[in-house]
Amino acid sequence: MELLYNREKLLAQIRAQMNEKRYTHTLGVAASARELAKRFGADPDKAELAGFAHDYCKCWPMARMREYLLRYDFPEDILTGDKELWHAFVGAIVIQTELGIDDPEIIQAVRYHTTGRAGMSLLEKVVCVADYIEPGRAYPGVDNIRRLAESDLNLALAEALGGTITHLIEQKKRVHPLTLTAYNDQLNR
Ligand code: DGI
Ligand code: FE
Ligand code: FE
Repeated sequence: MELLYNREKLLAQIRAQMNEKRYTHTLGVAASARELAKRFGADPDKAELAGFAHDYCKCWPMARMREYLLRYDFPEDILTGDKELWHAFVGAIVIQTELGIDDPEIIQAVRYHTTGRAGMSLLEKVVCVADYIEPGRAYPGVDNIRRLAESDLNLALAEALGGTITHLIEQKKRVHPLTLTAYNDQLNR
């Protein structure tokens, strides 16, 4: 499938998947990702497109996402694990079939935007951090992450992942191994 171009068609298709709040967030992530890409030397167009696509199926019913998880070859612990992670892994598949995105770097950036992973690419980091700092985000610590992201993408990412891990532990929620290894990997630098 060809990339849904023009941009108007692409955005209309994405808009149709989600509520207004999620769409506003999506546009914010795309803008922040473009900015971070320019700052840190990633491809701004790829970063923006990944931002547009990153939460494509976030508002889908769980049952619809589960169909994909059963039909495609996903890591076993995603299906049995926390459903908050599903939209990233399913999104990486459906943006190919429904938006015509075939760039492996963009697909990986969507797949790992929630958990991260060890050895994240520059584009993966840009999209992950953009998700944390887009203008609509408001949570304790966001300004600190925004400040770090002015100059050091890795520090910003470590701070963001560390905050998520702390938050998950406080809520007695499971931390996926990918999230932990992504965090540790940032500290290894
Ligand atoms: O989709 P967004 O809300 O824009 O943001 P996201 O994709 O980064 O995160 C979605 C949710 O996933 C968020 O509430 C935090 C949660 N999350 C991130 N890592 C883990 C996790 N949840 C669990 N249970 N385990 C994780 O490792
Ligand atoms: Fe997400
Ligand atoms: Fe998001």
